[in-house]
Amino acid sequence: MSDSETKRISRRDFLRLAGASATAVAATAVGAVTAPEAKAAPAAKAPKWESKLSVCDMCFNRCGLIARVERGVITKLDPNPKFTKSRGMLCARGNAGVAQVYDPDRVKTPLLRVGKRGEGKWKAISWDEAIELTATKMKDIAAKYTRCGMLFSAGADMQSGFVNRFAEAFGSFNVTSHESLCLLSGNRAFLDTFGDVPLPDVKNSKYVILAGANRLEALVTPDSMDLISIMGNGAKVVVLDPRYTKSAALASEWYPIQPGTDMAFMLALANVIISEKLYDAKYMAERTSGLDKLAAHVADMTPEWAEKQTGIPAADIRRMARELAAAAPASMVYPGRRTSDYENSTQIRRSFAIVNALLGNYDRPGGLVPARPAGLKKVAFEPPWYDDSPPGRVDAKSVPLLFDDEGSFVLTREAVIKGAPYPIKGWFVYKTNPMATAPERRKTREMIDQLDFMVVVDIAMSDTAWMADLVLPAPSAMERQDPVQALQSGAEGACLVWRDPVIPPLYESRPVFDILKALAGKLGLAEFFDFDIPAYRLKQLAAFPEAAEIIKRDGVFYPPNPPLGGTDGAPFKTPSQKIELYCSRYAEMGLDPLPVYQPPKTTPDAARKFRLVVGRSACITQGSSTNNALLSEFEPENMLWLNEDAAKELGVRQGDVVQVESPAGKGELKALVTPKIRRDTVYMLSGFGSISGGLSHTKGVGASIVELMESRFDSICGNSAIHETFLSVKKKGAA
Ligand SMILES: Nc1nc2c(c(=O)[nH]1)N[C@H]1C(S)=C(S)[C@@H](COP(=O)(O)OP(=O)(O)OC[C@H]3O[C@@H](n4cnc5c(=O)[nH]c(N)nc54)[C@H](O)[C@@H]3O)O[C@H]1N2
Ligand SMILES: Nc1nc2c(c(=O)[nH]1)N[C@H]1C(S)=C(S)[C@@H](COP(=O)(O)OP(=O)(O)OC[C@H]3O[C@@H](n4cnc5c(=O)[nH]c(N)nc54)[C@H](O)[C@@H]3O)O[C@H]1N2
Ligand code: SF4
Ligand SMILES: [Mo]
Repeated sequence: MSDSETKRISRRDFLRLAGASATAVAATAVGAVTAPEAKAAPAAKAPKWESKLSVCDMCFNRCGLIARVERGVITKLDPNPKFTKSRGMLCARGNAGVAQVYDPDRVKTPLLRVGKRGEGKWKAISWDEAIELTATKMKDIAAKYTRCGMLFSAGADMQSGFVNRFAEAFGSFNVTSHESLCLLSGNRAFLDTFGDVPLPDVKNSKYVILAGANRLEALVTPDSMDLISIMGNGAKVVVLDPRYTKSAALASEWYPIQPGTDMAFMLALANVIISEKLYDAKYMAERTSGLDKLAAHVADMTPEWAEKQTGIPAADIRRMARELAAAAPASMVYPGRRTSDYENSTQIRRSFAIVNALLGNYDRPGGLVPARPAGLKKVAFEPPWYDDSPPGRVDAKSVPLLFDDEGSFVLTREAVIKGAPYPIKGWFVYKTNPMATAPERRKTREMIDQLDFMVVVDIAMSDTAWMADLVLPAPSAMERQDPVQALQSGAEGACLVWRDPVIPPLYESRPVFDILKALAGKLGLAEFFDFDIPAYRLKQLAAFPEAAEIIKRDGVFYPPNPPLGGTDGAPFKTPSQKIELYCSRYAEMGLDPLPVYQPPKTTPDAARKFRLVVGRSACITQGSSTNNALLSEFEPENMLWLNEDAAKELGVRQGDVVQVESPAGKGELKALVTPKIRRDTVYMLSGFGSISGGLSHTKGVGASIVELMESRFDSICGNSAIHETFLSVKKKGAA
């Protein structure tokens, strides 16, 4: 394909070219597995056959499940039909949860590093020694560098809140999570426009634009299943993606947009909706502020202008604007989830929010709905005051609108490397794997080299655990008791779930709650952990005395869900109390109050001409489940998606090994020569090229994408920006 041809390929042509099979992902099921280490389970007195309710932990969606337990061994996981958020689905990864429980690669005992950092020499120690050592190191660091000298990082988990509680009680402001590598720029944008972060009601929508969201592979419940349902019921789904994803394959229309130009598309939609007065004038006057300023701002941003930026034909943009408006308010620009894309991602997502505002779809079926009431009580406490604390987080003030409780991982890492504004010398890591999910792996290593002590609580010897001083074995979700969590499910309302163990903890694993409680005891902080999880859950559920019994019986509790439209007439939580098309707060801060389009950066080096983009496989979660024995059968290695014309030019054939290089690092992997990607873009799956000797399926297999990614960040909130890297590609051995 020539460059001009890649700009728009009709879906039919594409299917013919690619012979693509449009496989829906939700139905992929892995059969029952036999536990490879069944011996590890206490089978002797266990009943022959039991069914137990739990919640999947293979990703953050937390689909309700029923575990089949045979003589103490989990043999199969099935969806819980009472858990309607997942629409009766347990995906491929959920099914493969059994292989995570019985993974021979699990960390089985506390392990103390005895060789050089990253050398992989470990000594098994007892839990008493491990707790004593961690407490002593934390005390030393607090004494030498203040309590903020400890950094705490926790990933998506029902117990992660306990890590935050511990950090607060211990006295450190420095807490990060996966969120600043994921969705904070999107949250920032919607918060600063609507005053909250609304959820898409896909199920009732008639028209959905999916831009930079591959919902049929990157599963988000219930959105992924609802998209499939509405596609079958005549709704229109338009996908903008430089790759021909599974979502593109099933969509009504697909446009291989020039990466980084989505804002131009959105502003052109706004141009048409405003210039043709396709909005509800009364609604706009009563509920939004800044329409005049927006109208002036987008006056020249015609579909013809946007075509030059995006490669999407002007006539299609104009038509889509009219179709969206005709279907409004049951139409939407899907807000997306992982918005860690570009340095101006907050502004890009502001343009998404603005189009939604013009559709008047807030709190309307088929539009964006405010988070539904969950009624879960916070178990509050009064954190102690420490006089010697620095004034704030180590990354404070590095960007104008940091989320205080999350910060920015990449900016925190920068501060640790520099030792400024103050030193951080200890790191407590729970269930997150920045060595595989934070851009520019060598910088994460550099950060770790500054530390006096690093402890990682993980189920596996992740790349991050591999770099630690101490690794503590965690039980899988099937072995844990977890507090209550509220899950949002669009218009249908929130639901509440918890976990009770399906089987007892394997090996010597211990939940992070127990670890933190033990540390609190050693550090004089016992009063902040003077409860157990059942007592904690009861406090959380204080508003619903009946909920505990119902969760025990059904695996889920549904709090009352008021009908949509409840916010009509109520002020929005913004300074103007309206939806801020023009963001007054940004204006006051000297930021662009309306999203100003800047063409994406081009490559500074002619040899590095391919933009690297990130994306999901339905069978893999982020950077870790690649090592799962069942899932690795579906995705045994990562390959570089390389457009067939680009490949021809480079003399690269299907399956050839290519060498890729960016300013951040290098890698080698096989080429997947395909028409399914733009000529100027390359893609590879994350989670490969691991360094940990404890990951038998992924160590050294394929290339590490985080080795290649440059560490850029969103200029407003510090979310990482992982699509800002250009690669050179050449056939291995070629000059
Ligand atoms: N199976 C599976 N499901 C998951 C996850 C998982 O790891 N595996 N992770 C979960 C999590 S934590 C998240 S945050 C979500 C993430 O889900 P999504 O937000 O959908 O993110 P991705 O799939 O990473 O990327 C979306 C798509 O954006 C495209 N893209 C890249 N650059 C551009 C651009 O400039 N413009 C446009 N329009 N498109 C672009 C990429 O090619 C990619 O296909 O998925 C969740 N669900
Ligand atoms: N290259 C690249 N980087 C990315 C992304 C990408 O697609 N590609 N996506 C971004 C997004 S959207 C997100 S949300 C983040 C996610 O980033 P991370 O939070 O790092 O997510 P995972 O890679 O899933 O890592 C989870 C870790 O938890 C461990 N684990 C699993 N189960 C358990 C358990 O029960 N207990 C304990 N203690 N540990 C457990 C796993 O072994 C793994 O080490 O990554 C971001 N960064
Ligand atoms: S989407 Fe899949 S992996 Fe995620 S919680 Fe649901 S079943 Fe588990
Ligand atoms: Mo994410």
